[in-house]
Amino acid sequence: MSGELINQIASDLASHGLILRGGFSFAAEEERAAGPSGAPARSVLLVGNAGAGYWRHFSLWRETRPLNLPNPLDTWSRLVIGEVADRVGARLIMPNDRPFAPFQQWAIRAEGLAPSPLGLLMHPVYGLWHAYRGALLFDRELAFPLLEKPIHPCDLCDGKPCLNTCPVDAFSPGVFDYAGCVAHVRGRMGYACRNAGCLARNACPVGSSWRYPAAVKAFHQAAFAGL
Ligand code: B12
Repeated sequence: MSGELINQIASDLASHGLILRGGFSFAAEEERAAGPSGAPARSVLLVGNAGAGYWRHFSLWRETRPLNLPNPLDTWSRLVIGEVADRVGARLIMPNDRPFAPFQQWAIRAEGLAPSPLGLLMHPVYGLWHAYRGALLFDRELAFPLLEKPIHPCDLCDGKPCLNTCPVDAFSPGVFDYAGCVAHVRGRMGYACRNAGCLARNACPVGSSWRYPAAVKAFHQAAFAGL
């Protein structure tokens, strides 16, 4: 039954250009978010994107909404993933809902990923060109296939170009200089970062065929820098 449910969810999400990233069942003793009943959830499925497959669906929807709609991508994601959640009796939480749910830690467990030197999780196929759009929480355990730990491409990367490209050196081990980055992206010299996307992320050689198109990168940079 879990397999059927998971396939159904994956196919519903695919019709919006989104993908089911993976999931896991929580251990009985760990602290965790509430499921649909209000009791601690028993399992979680992560929803996201790899590359910008969602962009066409999102853009068509956006044309039907006011131009100044705040947080349009979050609004669209909540709408389409919410419909899927309702259909399968799950509780939806979003990456930007407060208090922040530990999406990256969940992704490490669900997909076996590891952080890149930029802090973003590295995926062996998609590289840095993926993100999470929601999580479906269930009151029951679901059966997941055994996860084989994927390779971590950053371990094999010579020279780590991601660490040598940022014009304001915003990345050092374990630290991201958020203020320095945003000031540059917003400023007179930040044209390339605003329009072509984060230069450090662009420098990563992994998953280049999943790279977001320029318009998508510019959209995310504008949201990130509050432009
Ligand atoms: C607040 C936030 C930010 C803040 C601060 C981030 C920070 N590092 O503190 C700011 C505004 C700086 C930011 C920037 C960006 N963010 Co952000 N952010 C978030 C958000 C909403 C909450 C993070 C959080 O506090 N979580 C709560 C804690 C409890 O959860 P967590 O899973 O434990 O997360 C922490 C650990 O993973 C830890 N961590 C980092 N490295 C490692 C390594 C190990 C080994 C471990 C165990 C943990 C760890 O850092 C996280 C924050 O503390 C998350 C979504 C979410 N709910 O997680 C997105 C999220 C992390 N961001 C994301 C992205 C894409 C970005 C940007 C690229 C924005 C953009 N333009 O698109 C930039 C990248 C900048 C950078 N290099 O970090 C993605 C990352 C996807 C991925 N591939 O991993 C997320 C998951 C959102 C999403 N929709 O997918 N972000």
